[in-house]
Amino acid sequence: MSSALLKVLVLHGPNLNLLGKREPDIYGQQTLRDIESLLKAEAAGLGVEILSQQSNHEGVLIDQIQGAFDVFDGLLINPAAYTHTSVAIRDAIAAVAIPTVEVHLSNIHRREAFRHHSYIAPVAIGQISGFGVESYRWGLQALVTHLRSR
Ligand code: CA2
Repeated sequence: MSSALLKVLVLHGPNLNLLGKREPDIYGQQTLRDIESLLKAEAAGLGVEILSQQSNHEGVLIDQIQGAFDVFDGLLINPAAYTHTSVAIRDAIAAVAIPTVEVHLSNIHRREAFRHHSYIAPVAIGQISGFGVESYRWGLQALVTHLRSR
């Protein structure tokens, strides 16, 4: 944590490994690998280090969040469907108290009512939703700006 180079953990929740392979009308053509490359390039430009992980399992995501304590300065997360269900992921983020930005490819507020509520939003600095892969890019920019302004 004391090193000058900020470290950001990027977490992708369930089914995001299917990006670019299914439902391109909702989630776009780009694959998770494409998003990770874009974020790596953005991170290099911003002068920060990132590590990206995807899991389909709530407990694995919680372990990764817990493991980020004292290791990462910020968390960029697309919790996917766990956004709308997971008190446990919210509690993990609150417990480690790592500044967090929540991102979504689609605009969750324009979709089904069950997607309108996020358990994560109250423990995040902010949420960026609806801009496809740009949500991730801008989410990383917003997180780094926040971390540098502290
Ligand atoms: O818009 C987003 O980024 C979401 O987090 C995506 C989640 C959804 O449950 C949230 O409400 C909004 C779903 C991720 C599933 O990703 C897929 C990708 C390709 C094909 C099928 C699913």
